[in-house]
This record gives sequence, C-alpha cells and structure tokens, in this order.
Amino acid sequence: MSIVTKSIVNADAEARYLSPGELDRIKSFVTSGERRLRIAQALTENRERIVKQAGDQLFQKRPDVVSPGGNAYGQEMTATCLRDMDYYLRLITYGVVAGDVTPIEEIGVVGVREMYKSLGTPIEAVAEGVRAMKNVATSMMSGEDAAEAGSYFDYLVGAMQ
Ligand SMILES: CCC1=C(C)/C(=C/C2=NC(=C\c3[nH]c(/C=C4\NC(=O)[C@H](C)[C@H]4CC)c(C)c3CCC(=O)O)/C(CCC(=O)O)=C2C)NC1=O
Repeated sequence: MSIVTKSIVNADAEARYLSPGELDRIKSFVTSGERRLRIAQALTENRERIVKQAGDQLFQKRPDVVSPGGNAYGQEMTATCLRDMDYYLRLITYGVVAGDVTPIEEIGVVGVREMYKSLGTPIEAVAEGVRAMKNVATSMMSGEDAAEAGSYFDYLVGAMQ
C-alpha cells in the first residue's frame, strides 16, 4: 500500500482529516516522485545488463555455486539463479515506485530463508548477487539517484543476512 492509501485508511478509520504529519509525509512522497520513477525506469530498461553483469560478478566471487555440486551448477540451474536475481530486481522497482520496502518484504523476504534452505541455495550468495546488482545499477546513476536506489538494495541484502 502506498503512503497515500495508508494515510487515508488510517484517517478514515478515525473519521478525521489527514493530520499535518500525514500531509507532510505525502508531500515528500509526491515531491520525490519524479526521482523514484526515473530510477524505476532506469532499472527496468537496463534489467538484462544489470542481471548479466551482476551474475558474472557473483560467479567470479563464488565459483563454488556454479561448480559441480553447487546449487547453480549447469546451464538450467544457472539460468534459474539469474531468474531469481531478475525477480529481486523487479521487486526493487516495486519498492522504489511505492517509496516503501513493504512490497519487497511481502513478496520476496517473508519466508525467504526457509525457502532457500529447503532448496539448498546458500542465501548469503543470493545476498552477494543482490549486492552486485546494486553496484552495477548504481554505477549507471547520478549520486542522488544512486543513493536512493541503493537503499532498497541494502534493505534486501540486510533482510537476507
Ligand atoms: C518473486 C518471488 C520469488 C522468488 C524469490 C522465488 C525464488 C525461487 N528460486 C527457486 C529455485 C532456485 N533458485 C536458485 C538460485 C541460486 N542458486 C545459487 O547457488 C545462487 C546463489 C542463486 C542465484 C543468485 C537456483 C539454482 C534454483 C533451482 C534449485 C533447484 O531446482 O534445485 C525456486 C524453486 C522453484 C523454481 O525453480 O522456480 C523459487 C520459488 N520464486 C518467486 O516467486
């Protein structure tokens, strides 16, 4: 839910006008809108490059995951691994647009530890892949945009720790 919807639901539950604090938060959501949409657009347009380059960096750092016995060993498993990275990049664009990590949390964080455990996937290597996507993605952006985008990647990496 965006801050706008959330504030309205809360205010209406108490049959009151939006408070000055709520209006302030909505104002900052609106004024940062152009930047957030620009970031989401950049991530969306460059998704293939971001995933590919970050994947290369991950497999260089963690050759074990693509070696025999590794969880992403073999063409099909490697492709599934890159697909997961693409999933996470997509969730990050949702968070950026919403100005809130909740969509990332609800779709991609809740239960993730158990899921990867049951798949035999080393979650710290997934986190490494997200970190690599952050580096690739933010290197294509201006300082301000990079800082804003980076915070969503950082949230996800932190949630996987
Ligand atoms: C949008 C929310 C969402 C997420 C996050 C998601 C993840 C997800 N990753 C999976 C598999 C997988 N995920 C990986 C990923 C990796 N292995 C590694 O060693 C690397 C570190 C890493 C890549 C960075 C691999 C290799 C598999 C296949 C494992 C297997 O089939 O044995 C599976 C099992 C089913 C399938 O293969 O599709 C799920 C559900 N699905 C979702 O709907």
